Amino acid sequence: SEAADEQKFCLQEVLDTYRLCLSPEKEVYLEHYVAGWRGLVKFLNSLGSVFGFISKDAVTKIQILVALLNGENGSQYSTLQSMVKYELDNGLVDLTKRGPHPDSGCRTLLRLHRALRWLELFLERLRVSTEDSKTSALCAEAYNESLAQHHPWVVRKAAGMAFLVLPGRPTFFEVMNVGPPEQVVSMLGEAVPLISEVYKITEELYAEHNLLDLP
Ligand code: 1PX
Repeated sequence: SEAADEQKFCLQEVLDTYRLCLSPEKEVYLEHYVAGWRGLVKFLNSLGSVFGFISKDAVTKIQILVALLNGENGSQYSTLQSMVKYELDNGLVDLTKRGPHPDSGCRTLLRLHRALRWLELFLERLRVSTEDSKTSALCAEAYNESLAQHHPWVVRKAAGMAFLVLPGRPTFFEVMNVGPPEQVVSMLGEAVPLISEVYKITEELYAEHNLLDLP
């Protein structure tokens, strides 16, 4: 039924949150940014428990950001831009080594930001993939080009092993629940540029404030 269809998980809705992410002035709304990750984690969980160690870390980071958003200074966290300004102006970020602010919004979001680059690369590879492409290979390539550079050996090893059990492209597309493969490809064609823009704006903001290497 139509009502049941609405309840069903659909990756399109997740990717739509990236459309909501940007204000007219190209500020990034934290609420929608976090909502995007929530949806992606749900998707990841639906692929199986081997990905638990990955989704667990993402959930921890999402929770840190949600707590800041809902906290007493929540209004300072409405956009990434306001978060960076507020935390820096008030000395709430450990800039060079771990210190009294291990869970700042800035460093927590940086981890997700690096993962967003992986997502952008992976989705673009999926978009141009062919029926016989291996999702595990696409995923590993995207990871090696991005997030892996920030991970120690043991995490890279565990991630590499998790990728091997990713379902094949047909099942992967089905779990996305967006429709036939052509429709998945066209959805990805819309989503990738949106994700890429959010990534680029965040990257520039972090670079401008020298925040790209936060411990
Ligand atoms: C249509 C495709 C959609 C796929 C959606 C999948 C969503 C994946 C969500 C992944 C979020 C990963 C966040 C990782 C953040 C991170 O780098 N954390 C590390 C550093 O944090 P720390 O606080 O210690 O400085 C932390 O050490 C991470 C540990 C967990 C392992 C992370 C492996 C990341 C692999 C990312 C690829 C996900 C593969 C999903 C396959 C579909």
